[in-house]
Amino acid sequence: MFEFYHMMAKSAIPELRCFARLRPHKSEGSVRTQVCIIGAGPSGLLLSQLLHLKGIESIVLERQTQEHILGRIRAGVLERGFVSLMHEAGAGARLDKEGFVHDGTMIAYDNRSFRIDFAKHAKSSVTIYGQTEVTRDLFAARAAAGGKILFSVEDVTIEDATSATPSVSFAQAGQGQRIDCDYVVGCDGFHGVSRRTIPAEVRTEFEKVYPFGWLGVLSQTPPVSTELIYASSARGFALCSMRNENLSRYYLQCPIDQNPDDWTDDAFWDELKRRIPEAASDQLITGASIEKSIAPLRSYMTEPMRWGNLFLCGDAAHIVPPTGAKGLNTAASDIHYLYHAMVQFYHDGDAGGLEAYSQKALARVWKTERFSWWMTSLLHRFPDQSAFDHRMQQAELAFLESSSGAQKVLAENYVGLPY
Ligand code: RFL
Ligand code: PHB
Repeated sequence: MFEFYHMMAKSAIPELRCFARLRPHKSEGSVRTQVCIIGAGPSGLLLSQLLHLKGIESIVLERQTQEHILGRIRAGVLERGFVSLMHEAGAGARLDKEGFVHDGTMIAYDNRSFRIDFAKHAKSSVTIYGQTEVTRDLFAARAAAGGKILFSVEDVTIEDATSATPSVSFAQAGQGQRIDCDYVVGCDGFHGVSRRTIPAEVRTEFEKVYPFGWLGVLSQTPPVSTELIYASSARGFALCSMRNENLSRYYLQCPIDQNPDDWTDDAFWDELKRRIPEAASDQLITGASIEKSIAPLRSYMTEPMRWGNLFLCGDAAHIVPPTGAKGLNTAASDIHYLYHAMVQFYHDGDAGGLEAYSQKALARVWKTERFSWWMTSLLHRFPDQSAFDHRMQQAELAFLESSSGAQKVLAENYVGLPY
């Protein structure tokens, strides 16, 4: 497949460009497109929009409805690389207006806190803007561009992924359909079909499941602090985050088998107050929760991220625990690599970027996995933790507090490693 296009491109680049602009058309009962993307989360939407702006056609297949996707509360911290990609996708205007730029974050332990200065240590910042809003902006950009997203599809099956003519079959409103394409991109999250399409003997999996979850609450209250607070306490981890000046997001480490409905709002606020420094809890404004959920914590990787003409991006290939705010950002770096590789292929006939995709993406994801695992290990209480383990955490926090070098390492990772 790669060799074929490579040869063609060398002699006929103008025709390739023209091919790249063809609209999807019906052929033999199926629709044809260049790239079939499975999943309309941030990865799938961002990729389809970026490809569109370079004249490359895609169709996105999504199991849920748009309303369902926009009802999910997930990540809230965007690296600068992610923000740049949103601009490149023509979807960054609201983010610029409504997002909060943060130059640092607070780390708390033993009833005190210290600041990691991103501007000083990494000459960069992060932007606070919810994943829900990112997704809303990308949906709007796709709609304005006439992008094709098929919602509520069922039984998505990827066929002939290692051939030059892959296809994706699915049902919508009970009717079977098929999309023929050059490439299939699995942006369908951890529970999607794409990763599972790659035979077990081809893949290597790496996994660590943490013995706790995060209970998250969204409340229409002003944030307790102008910057995020990551708090290690004897009662477990807590995080104070935000969405805007009157919308706060708080998390508590909790047993994974708990039910969010077992937590009254009062119980949540009481526990949060016990886990953050008094200086912050004195400032905490509480109110009714408007969302409450428990998320499991897991580190997971699958290798490789490409099988023939099927590529995996984002949560379909890897999961990080949310402690470093890296899930969404790591999905974006995959999209960056794959988008550039596809443009290189369709515009210049050079398949080198596609060949290198898996290796390039994995190299960055592993570093992000390391950072997320480290932050999780540093700040949480583990059920089987010994007194020695606890002292090691305390010593590492004290070192972080006093060492400019250690702060620089955290800052560089938090604002995002270069693509
Ligand atoms: P997504 O967002 O999971 O989107 C995948 C999309 O694929 C669809 N899908 C299918 N479509 C068609 N056919 C199928 N067979 C399909 N199977 C699935 C799904 O309906 C969905 O719309 O993956 P994507 O785009 O790679 O984006 C990744 C991010 O969403 C993810 O990394 C972060 O949200 C992770 N994450 C968090 N990250 C953070 O950085 N900070 C957080 O606070 C944070 N909280 C979270 C999270 C992930 C959670 N999940 C996945 C359970 C909280 C939760 C609850
Ligand atoms: C969030 O605002 O949801 C959030 C922020 C930072 C994290 C995880 C989640 O590390």
